[in-house]
Amino acid sequence: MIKALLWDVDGTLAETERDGHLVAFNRAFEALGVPWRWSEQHYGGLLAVSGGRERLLYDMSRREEAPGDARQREALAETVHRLKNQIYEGIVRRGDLPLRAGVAELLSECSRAHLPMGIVTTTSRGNVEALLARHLGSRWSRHFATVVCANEAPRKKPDPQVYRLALAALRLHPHQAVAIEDAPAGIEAAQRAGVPVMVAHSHYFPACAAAGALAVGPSLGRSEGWQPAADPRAMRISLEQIMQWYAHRPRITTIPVRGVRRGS
Ligand code: XBP
Repeated sequence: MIKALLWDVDGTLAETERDGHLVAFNRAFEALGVPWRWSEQHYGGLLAVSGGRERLLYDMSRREEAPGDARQREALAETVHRLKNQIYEGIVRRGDLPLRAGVAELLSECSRAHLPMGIVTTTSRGNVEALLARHLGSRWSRHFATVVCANEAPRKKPDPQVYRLALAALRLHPHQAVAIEDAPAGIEAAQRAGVPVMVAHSHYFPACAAAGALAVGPSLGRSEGWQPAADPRAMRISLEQIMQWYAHRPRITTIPVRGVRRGS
């Protein structure tokens, strides 16, 4: 039996990167008189760097228009990132970032089944609170047994720190939980922590490689296109389907080696 379902946020719960963070970064650049804008495609490349502030610093390190001095770049990144997050929260509050298909249904199903859930993300806590309050109401946190964000896990995905903290809070072994992710960094973070991971592709990661994943598919909102195949009679990915994938997951078995004695 699965003892907990662990949710990534950006790209998994909602298309927050394209429709939230990117839009907010560009508005922040404009408001602060920063002389560049990010295209949808350019931002897709920058997603190889986890963390909004880190992403911005990386971009600046490759731009001639950016301040040459490292301390000035740090200060600018700080200012832009703070404003970006305020703008992002505004976008969320206006209702411009819907949950992805199948997410609300799976959240409710897990709550009804009393399956503990966790939020496992290395985005800033304010962004997570805004998104979940918008969709689940002001008492959103009662749906989750643990919420771990960048504030607690500064080593961002693909570092497994955020998953290890969530498992510790839930008092679970890694194999007792299942993670839902969309992007290579998140998949790697879960796998390095030993957590079985299923992958719902997102706008920026429509076909990311996911060797060893429990299941990979286009969306929690449909049953077609999943590997291994999902029940075609279902309209979406249900908790029962996840339980089935989990029960049939490939296990690593240790075969005792004959003739090798302890301590030899
Ligand atoms: C997603 C991220 C975040 C967001 C922006 O992490 O990398 O940086 O893009 O959020 P995860 P911040 O996959 O762990 O959800 O600006 O708050 O960093």
